[in-house]
Amino acid sequence: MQKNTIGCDIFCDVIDNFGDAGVCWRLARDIRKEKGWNVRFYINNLETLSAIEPRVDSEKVRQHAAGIELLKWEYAERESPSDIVIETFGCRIPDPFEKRIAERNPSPIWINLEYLSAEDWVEGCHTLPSPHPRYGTKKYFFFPGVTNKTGGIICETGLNEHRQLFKSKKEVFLKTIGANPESPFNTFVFCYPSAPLKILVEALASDRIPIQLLLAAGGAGKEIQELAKPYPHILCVPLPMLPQTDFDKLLWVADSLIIRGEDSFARAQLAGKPFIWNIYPQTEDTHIHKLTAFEDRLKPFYSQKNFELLKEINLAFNKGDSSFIELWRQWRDATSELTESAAAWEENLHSVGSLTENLCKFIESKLKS
Ligand code: TRH
Repeated sequence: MQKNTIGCDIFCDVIDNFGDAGVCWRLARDIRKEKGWNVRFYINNLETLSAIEPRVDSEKVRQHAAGIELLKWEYAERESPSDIVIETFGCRIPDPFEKRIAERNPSPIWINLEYLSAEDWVEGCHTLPSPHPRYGTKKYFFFPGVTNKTGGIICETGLNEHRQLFKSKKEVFLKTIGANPESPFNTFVFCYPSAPLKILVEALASDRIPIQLLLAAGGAGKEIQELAKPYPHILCVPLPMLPQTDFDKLLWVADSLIIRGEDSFARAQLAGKPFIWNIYPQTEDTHIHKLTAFEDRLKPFYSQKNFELLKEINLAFNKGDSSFIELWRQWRDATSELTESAAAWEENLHSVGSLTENLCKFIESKLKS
């Protein structure tokens, strides 16, 4: 680690699945790459991170990987805060560390990076400070989002060029992952086991159009493969867990996507492909409100007919409604129009700027003041 370089601590509390580690690690890598800051990454579950980042050794409680210093969560009991502290998704960082944040002079810039949401209220809360209840130290809420009044989503410099260059490698990549490069229609599937898998396979079965399913590891691939066995026109390709640095390629080779959570949802938008969002289920239908808020942002980019279809198919999938079966055929038929709209949405997202850029700019303005 370089001396005299800005230091940035990121706290990642893995609650379940891969998204907590996925979002935080993507941010850590991007801050390191874009700003060259000394990033220290505190995490409570190295195994989950090592599943998506082969450079990480799940047994080592302290290590360097991808230019980032990784520490098991417990280290925060004794380490000192850096110039910047980013806690993610409202995770509670250990008390002794919070106390040292309060005691540090100058005070670190303390950020709470929230969940990605397209809901209206997010714009009003983005960048608001909140004093710590015990120490009074300011912590700023930073909200990822899809509008200019929010922090945006992580979009690495050169991502589009990378995607363009990859086009000529599509067939080789499909072969590498054990898929048929000649398949006329590829759908990438990364959904929750609670998704309506039977209904999904029934939809593909009654559609009768040959389809290749790229079944993500850690999704509901095994169950889908089992259900699809009686249908020879549904070709299932179970995938190994790919490093996060290669994850986008799975989206780029597909014609349509089923994604979930937060990071794959963000990446699907940047891939400019039509997708169904299997949103992380929450109580009291909170997730359905989030889904609707996101869809409403898309409205200007879709024809009235396709917008209705998008809303209906997403709702049917997330509610497990059998109307999905008929909607799937319409969805697949509309692929090229939907792709045009998805590409227009992707282009629009770039005007919001990357979350990394927006976040670092905000932090730098606070460091100066
Ligand atoms: O795994 P997710 O469902 O994650 C979550 C969590 O449930 C979390 O608690 C919740 O807060 C959040 O969603 C909203 O889905 P997500 O967010 O898409 O994260 C998956 C990560 O795994 C993403 O960074 C991509 C990565 N990944 C790979 O790197 N390689 C792979 O092969 C696959 C399938 C995923």
